[in-house]
Amino acid sequence: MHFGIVGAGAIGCLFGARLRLAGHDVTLIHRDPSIVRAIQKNGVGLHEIDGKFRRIHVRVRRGPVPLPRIQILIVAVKAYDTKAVALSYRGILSPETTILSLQNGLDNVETLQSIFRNHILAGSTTEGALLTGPGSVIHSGKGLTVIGDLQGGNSGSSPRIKIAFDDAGFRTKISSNIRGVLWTKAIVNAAINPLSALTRLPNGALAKNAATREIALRVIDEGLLVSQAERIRLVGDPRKLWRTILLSTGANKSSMLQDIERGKMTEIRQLNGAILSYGRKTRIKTPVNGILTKLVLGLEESSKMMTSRA
Ligand code: KPL
Repeated sequence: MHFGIVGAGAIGCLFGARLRLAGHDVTLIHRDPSIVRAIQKNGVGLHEIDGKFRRIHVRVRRGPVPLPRIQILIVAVKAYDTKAVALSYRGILSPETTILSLQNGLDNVETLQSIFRNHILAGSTTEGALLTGPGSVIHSGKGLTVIGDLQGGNSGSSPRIKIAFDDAGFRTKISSNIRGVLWTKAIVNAAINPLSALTRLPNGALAKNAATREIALRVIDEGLLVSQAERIRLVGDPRKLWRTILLSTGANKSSMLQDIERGKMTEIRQLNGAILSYGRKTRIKTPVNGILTKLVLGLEESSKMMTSRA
């Protein structure tokens, strides 16, 4: 299959490199020319889970760029960039291309649906990926990738994408309740990412920290109430998943901690911030998600100041 991947960050590089290794045609697309140049020159440097290092040459283009031959466009940009990226591809994407969002947070797919008429799939992955430099990624934990249609059907390209992902070494399922999967993952991310960003603890250490576990469970409880009010059928128990994901990605730093360390914007607005706004809409109180949102917004500011000074 021919995959385009918008966003050559940790997940984009990991999926791009492994899909290429499995024999697929892959084009990585990124807007930052220095990252594009680095990948053009060195390929993607992939540190595998078993410790092996490989350099994989993947086609890379500076975006936005017309992509006439691409069958599946994986959107792997940060959730706060979904709208801007989607608008920049409107009119230059073939109507035949299926779009698959493989992002954290709520509302990405709804944003894509409001901009494109293409077939759109939602996806969620718990693969651990740690970006160590432009095009350099550590596969830091095995996870599960789930894809599906918001309408619930098992239609279009999902079965072929599942086979391609499985071949690339990513255990993949197709769900008829992908909205439930996305909400469950968002609640779990809301109970991991801000706590790891604030404490700077990698995932494995966070699982063992009793003080922050108490806060994580409060975040999850609030998320559960809001999801019930929104009539979302969650998939699995977020409390159990929280622990399982932290342990299976123990060596990973959450994506929010990686963003803070680089002085970048985080996905706090699309995670805890989204639970907070759905809570307001459904009149459910979410004070812990509210406090974490405000703390991480403050942290974003200080980390930006510190990295620009360095
Ligand atoms: O999704 C993640 C993230 O960091 O955003 C997990 C699965 C928690 C891996 O760190």
